[in-house]
Amino acid sequence: MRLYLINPSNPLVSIVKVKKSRWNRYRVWKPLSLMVLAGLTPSEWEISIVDENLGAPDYRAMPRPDLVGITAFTSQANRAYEISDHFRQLGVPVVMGGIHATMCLDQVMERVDSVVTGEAEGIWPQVLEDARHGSLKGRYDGGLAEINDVPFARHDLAATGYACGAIQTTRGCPLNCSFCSVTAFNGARYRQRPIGDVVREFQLIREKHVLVVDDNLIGTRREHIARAKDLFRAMARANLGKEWVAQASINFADDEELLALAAKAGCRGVFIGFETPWPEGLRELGKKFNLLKGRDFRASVRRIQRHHILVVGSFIIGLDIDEPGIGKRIAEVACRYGLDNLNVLFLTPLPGTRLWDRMKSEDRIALDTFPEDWKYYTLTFPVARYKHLSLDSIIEEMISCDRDFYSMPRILSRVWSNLWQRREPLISLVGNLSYRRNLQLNFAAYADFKSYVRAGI
Ligand code: B12
Ligand code: SF4
Repeated sequence: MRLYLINPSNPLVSIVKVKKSRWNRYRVWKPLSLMVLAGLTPSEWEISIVDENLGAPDYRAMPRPDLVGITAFTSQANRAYEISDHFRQLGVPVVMGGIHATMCLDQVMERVDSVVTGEAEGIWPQVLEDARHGSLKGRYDGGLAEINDVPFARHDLAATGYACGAIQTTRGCPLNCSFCSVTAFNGARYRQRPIGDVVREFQLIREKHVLVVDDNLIGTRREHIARAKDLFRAMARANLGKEWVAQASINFADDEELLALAAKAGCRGVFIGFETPWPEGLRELGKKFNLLKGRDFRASVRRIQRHHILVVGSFIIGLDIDEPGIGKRIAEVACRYGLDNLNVLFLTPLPGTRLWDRMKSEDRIALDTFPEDWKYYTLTFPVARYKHLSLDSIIEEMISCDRDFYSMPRILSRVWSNLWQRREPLISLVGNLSYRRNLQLNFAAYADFKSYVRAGI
């Protein structure tokens, strides 16, 4: 039995077309969902993982599979449907799962033979069994997996040539920010994989550099932090020789022992969602966790950096409180915090989030010709109607923010301080130049986007 597991290409990964930017190579990450599915698949299936982000193959030249499984973020949905059409025309059954299939079930059910909602661990073997007997159902629900059932991902099956390996050590997030799908999809309960499994799986990863995909590696409560420390101790003991980056909440900075252990275990960078310079903004986004009284963000960032860990900060433009000038304000705040890299995104109503419900009820979803418009749901295009910012002005704000933060003098000053503090100056330089280089390409992408929106008015 032959199984193809496919990660559809997204024509607009990040903002520019992948092929136009050589730096985008560094943005290509492994499709961990498919590697986990492969880990759940019995040995009678011969599995091929196809990641179209490495280049879409000529499926006609490949042997006919018995089953096709497709994963997709919302922004990949259109390409997912094209792939599905191709295989269904050949009479090959197609199953789709992942975040988009879960959040847009009705639409996806029209385009594939079978949809798996939720996490796959508890249901995928059943799906395969039904496919083998030609009795695939239209819908399966995996719900939330038992965390101990998460298998080792099949790191051996993904292609070589990625910049980073990938691993997941926890699932779920209790914070439920209004713009994010994680709590709706993975649940509010923070679930942690057994430490022994994580360490053994790390050892199976070929790449030296690894992305820990957890939404929050350290968690928010005392017992979560204690587990994170145990994990880091075990990783250091195992002498993995890996360097990794992860996402965490700002409380990462509050515990010196945690930081020291993380660094010892190989942590080289952390991605933190600051989201907005304003407390009212945090309230609007439902991210009250960042509102801790008396928190000095600059001091928090410095504490992390003292352990030679780079800090990438993420902000969002387009909140109801955002007015003209927000772009410059974010750049200013990011510089004041001393961030090594800044990632700014447009507030985007993703299906299944509270933000989606609110914007839909207020008729503020501007790009709503689905499925075509899903390709712009990359958080790098302003797809909604924003309270105080028109289409032109919100794009201007983004450009002025990026121009400010990624001006050459600012890049050089950041890299100099990284060099001085022995904090990955080369990675910092490459990261900063990569963003800067993309700024040129962004102009063309924004111009195309504006013509697309105006043609539809
Ligand atoms: C790692 C990650 C990335 C990596 C991508 C790595 C990759 N190629 O997969 C990077 C950094 C590149 C990335 C980029 C983006 N991401 Co991202 N990312 C994540 C993150 C943090 C973890 C995903 C992951 O690997 N999970 C581990 C695996 C094991 O879990 P899983 O993917 O959910 O898979 C399970 C189930 O979903 C199911 N399943 C999945 N696929 C399939 C297929 C079949 C056939 C079946 C049966 C089951 C099944 O089974 C798996 C095992 O249980 C998630 C948040 C999250 N918790 O999911 C956001 C998330 C997926 N990203 C999101 C977004 C919006 C993006 C971007 C579009 C925007 C951006 N600028 O960040 C870009 C664009 C990417 C693109 N290709 O278009 C959103 C997606 C929301 C949506 N509706 O689409 C999420 C949910 C975060 C959020 N804020 O809401 N991302
Ligand atoms: S943005 Fe981060 S903290 Fe907020 S719900 Fe999503 S994963 Fe949790």
